[in-house]
Amino acid sequence: MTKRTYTENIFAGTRQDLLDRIEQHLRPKRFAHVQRVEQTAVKLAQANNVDEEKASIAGLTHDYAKQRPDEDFIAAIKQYHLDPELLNYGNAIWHGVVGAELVKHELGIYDEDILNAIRHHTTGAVYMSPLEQIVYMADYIEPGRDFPDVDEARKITAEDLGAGVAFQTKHTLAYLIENNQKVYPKTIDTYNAWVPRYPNV
Ligand code: DGI
Ligand code: FE
Ligand code: FE
Repeated sequence: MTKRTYTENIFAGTRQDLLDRIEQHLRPKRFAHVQRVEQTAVKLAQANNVDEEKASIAGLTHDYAKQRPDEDFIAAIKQYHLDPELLNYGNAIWHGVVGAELVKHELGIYDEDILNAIRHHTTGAVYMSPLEQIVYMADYIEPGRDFPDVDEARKITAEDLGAGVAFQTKHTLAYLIENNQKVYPKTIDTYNAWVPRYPNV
């Protein structure tokens, strides 16, 4: 991994300090994944004129809460007065939406663009900033991902970030339906906002 120096005071410490904090909460495979997402997000940031330091921090922290027990999320939903409807879902939805609150309060990262990138990295959102789109896509196409459409997803994303968002959104919704899984309503809102705009994906 290339050496990165943080200069924007988004996180109170060095990149290595941030890595050390994240590593305490993730098993080795997940820790390796977040570093690959960081690497992919920084490349997409360079290609799309987005702040590389934000891409690095958002990539590293996007799954910060993924391996927390359910009780931590349930407590956080209550403590931070999040939508009680969230209690009807589980880790797949919580680790982003609720995980962002844990990143904010435990790691002291208050940048709302980064927090929204974490919040929206699993379900997408109707409005996603360029940074949010980058983290959503980096998570899907990082070099460790291996699923039938991944090479096509990488190609489309390199050509047009928004088209990548539409591609992932369409394929994830189809996958959930194919597997009789519960669809979070915001996932459907993301589909409606993005997929009809890109008829070729
Ligand atoms: O955390 P990662 O494994 O790196 O990736 P992720 O956060 O994108 O996805 C976690 C899982 O969540 C993935 O298997 C797809 C699934 N998912 C995405 N949208 C929905 C969903 N699961 C349900 N039940 N409902 C959704 O709307
Ligand atoms: Fe995730
Ligand atoms: Fe991830």
